[in-house]
Amino acid sequence: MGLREEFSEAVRALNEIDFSTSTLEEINVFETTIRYLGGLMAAYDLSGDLTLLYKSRELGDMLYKAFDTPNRMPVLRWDLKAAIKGEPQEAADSVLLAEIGSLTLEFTRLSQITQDPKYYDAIQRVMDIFEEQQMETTLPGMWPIAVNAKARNFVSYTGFTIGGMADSTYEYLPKQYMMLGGAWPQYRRLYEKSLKTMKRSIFYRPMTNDGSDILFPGQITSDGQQPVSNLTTDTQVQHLGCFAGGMVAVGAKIFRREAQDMDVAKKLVEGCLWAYEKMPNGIMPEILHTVQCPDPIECDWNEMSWYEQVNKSYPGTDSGKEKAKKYHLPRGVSKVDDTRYVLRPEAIESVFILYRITGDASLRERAWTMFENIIKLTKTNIAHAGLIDCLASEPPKNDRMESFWLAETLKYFYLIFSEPSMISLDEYVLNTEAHPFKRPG
Ligand code: DMJ
Repeated sequence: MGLREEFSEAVRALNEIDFSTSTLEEINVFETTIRYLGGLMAAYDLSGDLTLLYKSRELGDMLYKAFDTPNRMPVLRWDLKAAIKGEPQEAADSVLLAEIGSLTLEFTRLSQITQDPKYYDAIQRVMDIFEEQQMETTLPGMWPIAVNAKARNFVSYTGFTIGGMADSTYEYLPKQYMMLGGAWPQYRRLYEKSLKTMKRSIFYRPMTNDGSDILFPGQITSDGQQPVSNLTTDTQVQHLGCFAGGMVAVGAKIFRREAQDMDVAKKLVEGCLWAYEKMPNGIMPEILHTVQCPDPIECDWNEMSWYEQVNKSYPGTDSGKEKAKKYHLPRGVSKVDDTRYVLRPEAIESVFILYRITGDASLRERAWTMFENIIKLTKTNIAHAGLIDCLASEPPKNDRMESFWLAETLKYFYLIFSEPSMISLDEYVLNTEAHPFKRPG
């Protein structure tokens, strides 16, 4: 973006940060890894500034200690002070899937840029367990939203989603395959098995009044009493799940699965665009429900069944029609469970990826409309703020701007509107020379 002076100033300020101390009682290892370590290394890769490399290593060495447990599974909510004192530590018996499953990219990249395989070794031990148990879960191919790291049991819990608390475990699989220069097939296997299950049990076609043939990722909720195969997909749609279109598009490209998957990728991207474009202010909320098509092939609009679903979703004696009006629901949306827009990147990330892969210029036009709507409603005189209710006629703001607004959301908007040379995923995957680090053994 040409902000070179600001960049140098930030790198100088980074020297003042001592990553071996923290005022927090407990460190979130996942968030620190993806936001701090990932951010530092991305900045190093772009600039070559050695301060960023040293600081990445310093932070990585600290995070590496979280894996110092009897079974080598990481402590994800980590008492740093106890660890410094050398007190014994152990992985927890219930950890979120995303927190344990999405450390691969950062730890692998750290090994690549430092030429020290220990970071990669730490996460590879975790991913080997993922693979061993992938087909043993109650929804084979996917892992439950929480797993038991203490017992190295990734199968016992129930509840399956690619939304919050699970998301990036799946997102990282094709990206990790690329990070390893296509040299290690395990991540392809993990991805292809999980995608098969998503296509069968998670992705669903919603009923739309304009005939849009789109897909959303839903979820499988289970009390553990019934076999998961008897359960139907819950039509809950999360903004967090909008990364799916980009993930499937990347997977289709790098694994030469265009014929099977590119159509699914496009429909998933169209799903989130639909959710943006139908909302009163052109912004998709955090969580919503839609009405599922009874038949995914022949799916005619049925106004009465939409009203029925709306009526069931909200308490009160008003009719479904009145409730739809009261809650500003576009046709096809049966409930908005969480009205916030917290500046999330997933939808624009997927639009960006699909644009880069297909070159379809209409995606840029639609991204521009998303951008204008978001900027208009989130801008303050010092920053951008998340919205408390993005459906309201004058959406109230939250006093909060997540770091992913700059690191992810705005970056994708910038990338889709600027015209850098096309990144060839083919070249990237095949060029193993660019990735001197290989898996030991
Ligand atoms: C980001 O911090 C990361 O992309 C994470 O993996 C999922 N959610 C947020 C942004 O919404």
